[in-house]
Amino acid sequence: MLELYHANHSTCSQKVRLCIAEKGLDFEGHLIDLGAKEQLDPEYLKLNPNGVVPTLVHDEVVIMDSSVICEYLDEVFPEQPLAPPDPAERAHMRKWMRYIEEVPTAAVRFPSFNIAFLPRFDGLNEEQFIKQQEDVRPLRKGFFRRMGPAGFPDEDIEESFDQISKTAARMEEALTNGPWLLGDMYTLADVIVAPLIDRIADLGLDYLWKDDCPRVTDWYARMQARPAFATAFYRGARLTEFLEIRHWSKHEEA
Ligand SMILES: N[C@@H](CCC(=O)N[C@@H](CS)C(=O)NCC(=O)O)C(=O)O
Repeated sequence: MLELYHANHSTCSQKVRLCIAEKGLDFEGHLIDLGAKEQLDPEYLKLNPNGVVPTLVHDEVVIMDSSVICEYLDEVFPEQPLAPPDPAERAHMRKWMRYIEEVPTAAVRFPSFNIAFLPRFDGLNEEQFIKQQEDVRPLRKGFFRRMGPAGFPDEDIEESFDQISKTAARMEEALTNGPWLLGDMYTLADVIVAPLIDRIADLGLDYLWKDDCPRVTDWYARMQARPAFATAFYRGARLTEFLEIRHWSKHEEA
């Protein structure tokens, strides 16, 4: 049996839900409320000492880290393969996966917190924030320290936007040989970048690629048309569906 500890709107959880749906698998879900800090509950920390979602439990096996979970699922359930059979092609896919983890996954956190998640810390002064947030987190203490109760400074947001635009440019180039990042085969590289592109669009930031990257726009439309996409992004999985988001449009910035 597959059990998934996840959060509706977490991009890392969405990566795994999309992978599970593509492979036609079922799972028993355990929703973790990140706003209520359930990911830091001592019982959950026994499963995932990093205090983050998602975590997969497959029978007795506990796996964490969304990309690792996706590769594990693809190996254990080889039907509907999401990795190329050729080792060199697989290495190419993994190169994309590392880049996606290192660059857009990290970059997307900055506008996500500033635009959507900051209200979780409303009313806390600096000292209370440090006590309630930073002290207890196994990961990313520096990230939360830098954010503080007031959010990330503009320079961090600018850097993040730059990283997002560069990711789109890299995808645009790869997609000249599309329809998917590796060409004809739809792979885990497409799966794990999809929730990030979706989050950026959900935050109203798709102007970061719209003008210069038409192939990314087409790729996103192809992605959204896949039945697995609707399964993974069920109602309530997007920030705009439950939060009032201040759209950070070009227009507002000017
Ligand atoms: N490397 C991990 C990162 C997981 C991660 O950062 N998850 C976020 C949600 S996307 C989380 O649980 N954040 C907890 C928090 O914000 O306190 C993975 O890919 O699974």
